[in-house]
Parts: sequence; C-alpha cells; structure tokens
Amino acid sequence: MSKDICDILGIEYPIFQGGMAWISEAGLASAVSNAGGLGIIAAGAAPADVIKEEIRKAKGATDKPFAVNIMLMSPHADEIAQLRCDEGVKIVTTGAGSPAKYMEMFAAAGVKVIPVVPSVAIAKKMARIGATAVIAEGMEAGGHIGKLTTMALVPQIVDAVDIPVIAAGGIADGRGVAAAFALGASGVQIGTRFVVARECIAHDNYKQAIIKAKDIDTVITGAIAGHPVRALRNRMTSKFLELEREEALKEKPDLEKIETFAAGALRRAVVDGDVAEGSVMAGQVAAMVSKEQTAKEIIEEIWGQYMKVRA
Ligand code: TUI
Repeated sequence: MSKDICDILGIEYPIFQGGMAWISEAGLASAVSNAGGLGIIAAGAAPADVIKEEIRKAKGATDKPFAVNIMLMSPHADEIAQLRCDEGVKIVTTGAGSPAKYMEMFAAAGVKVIPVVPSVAIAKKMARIGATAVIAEGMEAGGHIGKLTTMALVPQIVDAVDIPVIAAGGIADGRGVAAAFALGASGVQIGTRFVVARECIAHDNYKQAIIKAKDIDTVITGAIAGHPVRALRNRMTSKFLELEREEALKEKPDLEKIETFAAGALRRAVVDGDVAEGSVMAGQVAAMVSKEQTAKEIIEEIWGQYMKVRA
C-alpha cells in the first residue's frame, strides 16, 4: 500500500492547486501552500528567468512545500527543468508530454516528480521510470486535455499502478473530493476554483467570466490538430471552431493554421482581461464556482464539505 500523499510531500491537505499557465504564480502558490495544500507555480511557456523570480518570491512567502509545473510543450522546458534543480524545488509536476528525459537529473537532485497523465499506458510508463505519484486528469478539466473522463480514467489508473494517484478534472468541492477518493485516488488537483482565489492575479474579467459561467459554457477547440483545449465559449472559440469546420472539409486541412490560431490568446484573457478574443481556459465545473474567496477559505470549505459527505 502506498504511503499517504500528505506524508510523502509534507502537506496538510491532499489538495493540489493546478499549475495553470499565466495564472499560477508565486502569490497563488504560496497562499495555497500556507493554507496546507500543495501550491504549484506554473512555468507555462515563460522563460526560465521569469520562473526563477517566481520561485524566489514563493520561497520568501512560505516555508511550506510548493511545486513547479513544467509544461513540456514549452520551448523553455529544458531550462526550467535545470532551473528547478538549481533552485532546490523538491516537487515537480509536468503536463502536456512525457518528462522521461529529465527523470535521471531529477532523481539525482532528490526531486519528486508527479506527471499529469491522460491514459493508463502513460501512467504505467511514468510509474516505471520513477514518478512519485501521477495526476490522472480527465477531460472535464480546463486547458490542454486528454480524451477520457475523470470517472473512467481514475479507477483504471489506480488499478494499473502502485504509486498514489491524484484525481483532476471536474473537481471543485468536497463532493468531488469524496468521489475521487471513492474511485481510489489519494488526493485531488483543483484548477478552476483556484482561479477565482483572492490571491490569484488573473484579470478580474477572467474571474467574473468563470463566476458567471453555466454548465454547458465550455467548448473544446483544436481537437482536429491533436491538441484539444477546453475554454469558455466566446468570440475567439466560435471563430476557432468555424475555422476547424472549414479546414476539416478540405482535402488537406491546414493543421498549422489551427495549431497557431490561438497563439497568445491565454495571455490576452488572463493578463489583458480580453475575455471575448482571448482564451478563457476553464473546466466544466466553472458553473460551480460562484464567488471569490481566499485560498485558505477555498481549501477549508472544500475539506469541511468532504468531511460531512464522508460522515
Ligand atoms: O497541461 C495541461 N493543461 C494545460 S497546458 C496549457 S498551456 C497550453 N496553451 C495553449 C495550447 C496548449 C497548451 C494549458 N492547459 N494538463 C495536463 C495534461 N497533460 N493534460 C494532458 C496531458 C498529457 C498529454 C499527453 C500528458 C502526457 C501526454 O503524453 C505523454 C507522452 O508520453 O507523450
């Protein structure tokens, strides 16, 4: 039986804050860690010097463990992996690819690696190459997603590996935590709900778009080019889906045009607050997020609700 994820990582609640590009910086991550969860700084596509600054800020703001998320599609992934070792961050999560080539370096530095995985095959591979745990992320999640739902994915991965499994995608409250544990998960990762944390630097327009969202307001773009992304429906996603429909009818769809259509769109929404033309990445639980709260309030409310559901 695997040890408790809280003991392994030195945290109080088995709640990870999703590493969300442009959103999860030092302020949010340190607030989550100070509240007893696992705060995660997302490297996204940012260069290493920017992330170095965030790591230093987080170190100054919390003495609790926090992690760095390496987005493996980033052109700066190599530098960030190296930086993490230089700065002594002890926990790394990865997304959007395989961290296989860094595993030796991480092991030598005593880093615990927790990759996000979208399938049983990839989860098994990660366990084999030394991952401490895996995050099984269902397609209810926001941002770059796989093909399976959390409900189907988590128990299959729990059965396939003997390391702890953290459930992600579609979890926003204590009922979701209880469900994840019922599926065999050892913890949860929550993204969308932490976007509206008071300590989160996302533009207020982005937060309000999540707070106003209804159940069916997210769409998946980019699927025909192989990189599906879930975001709130807006003018940008409507144009994107129209482009996909047009290209799909062609004998030779211009996949490059699809891949690059939304370049810079996440920054436009998070930083500039352009929620019409930007990419407002959010999960299917956006409609369950109804108000801004501190990270501590979010964690304590979720945990309190979980304890009641369990009782
Ligand atoms: O990474 C995410 N979600 C993200 S990354 C991101 S930044 C971005 N912006 C624009 C376009 C694309 C990305 C926004 N949201 N979630 C974790 C995740 N990882 N979901 C799925 C995967 C994944 C997919 C394939 C993990 C591994 C994998 O393959 C591994 C292999 O062996 O190839």
